[in-house]
Amino acid sequence: MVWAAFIICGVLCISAQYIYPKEKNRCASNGEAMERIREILLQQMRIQETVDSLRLMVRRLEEDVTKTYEDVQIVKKGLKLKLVDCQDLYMYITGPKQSGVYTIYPFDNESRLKVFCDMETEDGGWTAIQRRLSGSIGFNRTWAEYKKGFGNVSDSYWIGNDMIHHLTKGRNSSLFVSITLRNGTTLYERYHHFSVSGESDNYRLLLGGPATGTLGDRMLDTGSSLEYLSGMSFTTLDRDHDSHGSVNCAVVWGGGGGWWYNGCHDANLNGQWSDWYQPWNPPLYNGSDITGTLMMIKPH
Ligand SMILES: [Ca+2]
Repeated sequence: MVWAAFIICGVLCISAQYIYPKEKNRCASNGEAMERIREILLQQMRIQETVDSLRLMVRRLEEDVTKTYEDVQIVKKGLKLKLVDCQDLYMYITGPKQSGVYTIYPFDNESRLKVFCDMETEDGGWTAIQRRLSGSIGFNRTWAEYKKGFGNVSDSYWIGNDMIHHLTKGRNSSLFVSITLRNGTTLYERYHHFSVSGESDNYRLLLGGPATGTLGDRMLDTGSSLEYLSGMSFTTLDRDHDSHGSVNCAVVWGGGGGWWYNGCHDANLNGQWSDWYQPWNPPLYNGSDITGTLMMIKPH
């Protein structure tokens, strides 16, 4: 409406100049007024655009605040329920208990961690400290990387030596190891006692039986004291704590993977995927048939 009146007024004024020459000066001043009105209208449009843009920003901020609030509520709920590991989650889930990636709250603060939980094997509630589904994520890593953890929780990962220590200190836990082969078979071994000390003690492994399963025990009952792994410190390609005096077992026999090598091993689930020496020997002298591994823990 305003623009229509603006145009009509302009047309009338121009016409009047030809019919009544005396009106020419008045039209000139009207033209200035119309120019001014046009500027004001343009200014109003710009202000309106700015207001619309600000409204959009406010709406997005409100959405962010709502999402943050919901996240905080989830964290508070997890802390209140003390969902420290997958076993706590297993007790909390009321519906179907399915294996998958879940969020746990290992510490008494608001930090959280995504892990793979096996909710079906041997009464469920297993927290995966190691998982390998492909060779896309290399396990030839440094001490610092094994300390902190690495990988992708949806594919392959090491949860971190600090976290393993945290989850196993001061309580009895079991270790469940499984290896899946190309023919679809999954072999496993369960150890009744498992814990790892802190970094100041080089993440020493304390493993104990009874050991039961279809893989056979290759971490304790090896037939040679040089492959017995309980009591061994953790060794990585850049920190040699094994008992082999002349070499670093992680570098020479482990394909760069960190492990509790003695001098060196019959079982090493962190070996090099493409050229895996003695992942669990016997029955597996090399890893060519392996399509996946899991190392899981559960307190008891
Ligand atoms: Ca050595």
